[in-house]
Amino acid sequence: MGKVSGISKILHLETVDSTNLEARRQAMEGAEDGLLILCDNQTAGRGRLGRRWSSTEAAIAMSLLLRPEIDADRVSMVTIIAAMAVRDAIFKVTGLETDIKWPNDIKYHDRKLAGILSESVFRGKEFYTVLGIGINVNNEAFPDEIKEIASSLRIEAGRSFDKDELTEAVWESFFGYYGILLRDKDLRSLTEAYNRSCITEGGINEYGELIMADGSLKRSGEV
Ligand code: BTX
Repeated sequence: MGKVSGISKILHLETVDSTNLEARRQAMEGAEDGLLILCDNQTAGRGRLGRRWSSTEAAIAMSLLLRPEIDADRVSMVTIIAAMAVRDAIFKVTGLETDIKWPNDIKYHDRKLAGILSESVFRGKEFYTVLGIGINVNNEAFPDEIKEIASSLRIEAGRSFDKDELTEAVWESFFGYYGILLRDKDLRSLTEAYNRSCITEGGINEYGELIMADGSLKRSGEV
């Protein structure tokens, strides 16, 4: 994993409450851009809007600390390229062609295989972003509350996969897109590729905003 350019340091923990919270704690201590938090087992995974993310040793839970040089208003573009990277990595490692549901779900036959939670913390004009990714890899079953909506790569492909290989593939793809984002400051050259894999009606514009049926734009939230 050290080979992936863009990752400055890896902190691999056995057990952690939430890799996003750990990345935030590290950021407060002054950790650098590119710190990747990996864990074997996450005990209190977080989703958006205070929701919970169920995570076991069978799954990937990881977070990357970024201090992106883009307009703070536009930081949701990071979630967009992360979704593309997760989709690419799943395809590369498993051959499964997943769908992206704007902005942050990766689905296969309408079941959630992965989720992304990016959180930005502002201090004056400065900010950092924690990009958290959870992927259901070798899970054989899920808790009752999500068993109708969740699935894993193992369930869908009928075999298990190496978490490290998938993790590396995610970041390799991510940093390719991130370089383009930092260069262009928008997603103009990635919009078409995203929209081809996106099942949410309307698709996105060059800032990653969803184009609604009435022409209005949505930057974040649920659809
Ligand atoms: P979300 O708010 O879009 O989705 C959360 C919802 O998804 C839950 O309310 C539940 O219905 C469902 N759900 C919970 N766990 C799973 C699961 N394992 N598979 C499928 N569906 C599930 C999505 O939030 C963002 C999740 C990011 C998780 C990563 S893991 C690493 C990092 N650390 C951390 O605490 N969160 C992120």
